[in-house]
Amino acid sequence: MRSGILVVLVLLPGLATAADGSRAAAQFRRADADSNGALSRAEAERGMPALARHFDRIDADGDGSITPFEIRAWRKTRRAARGAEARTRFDEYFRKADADGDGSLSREEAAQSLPRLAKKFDRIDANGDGRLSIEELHDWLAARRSARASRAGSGRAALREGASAK
Ligand SMILES: [Ca+2]
Ligand SMILES: [Ca+2]
Ligand SMILES: [Ca+2]
Repeated sequence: MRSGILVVLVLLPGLATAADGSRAAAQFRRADADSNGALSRAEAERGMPALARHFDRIDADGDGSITPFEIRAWRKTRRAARGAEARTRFDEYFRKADADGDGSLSREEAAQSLPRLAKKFDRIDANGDGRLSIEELHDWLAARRSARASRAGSGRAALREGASAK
């Protein structure tokens, strides 16, 4: 019975995302003390303190209250920005590690600059040519991220990522 339900959830990421969204919506409704469909700063501070810290950024139209729409837009932007930042940082490591500048890492270059990755060299080297391209590293990091997300409980984050990536 149980696993049947799980399979349905996995096959229908849209469903899981909707369930997730309705939980956020319930929290929003509780925080919205005067039920006007938006959170004033005071309502946010009391009911959604984690969001209240970013109130001014979330309040895109600057009217002093945040709507579900503004919250969703902000979350999306922030997720994208974090992904891009991580990528840029990683690309810098890669360039530094690529001592001879040929655009890929030999086993020696990896061992020199990225010892932790070097231990997993063969797993990352998807095409088995003995060199790590930046694409191979990106793919490996992305796979690891989604594995981590599903380990961290329900796999909701991975489902969300999958849903927004299509
Ligand atoms: Ca309100
Ligand atoms: Ca607003
Ligand atoms: Ca390779």
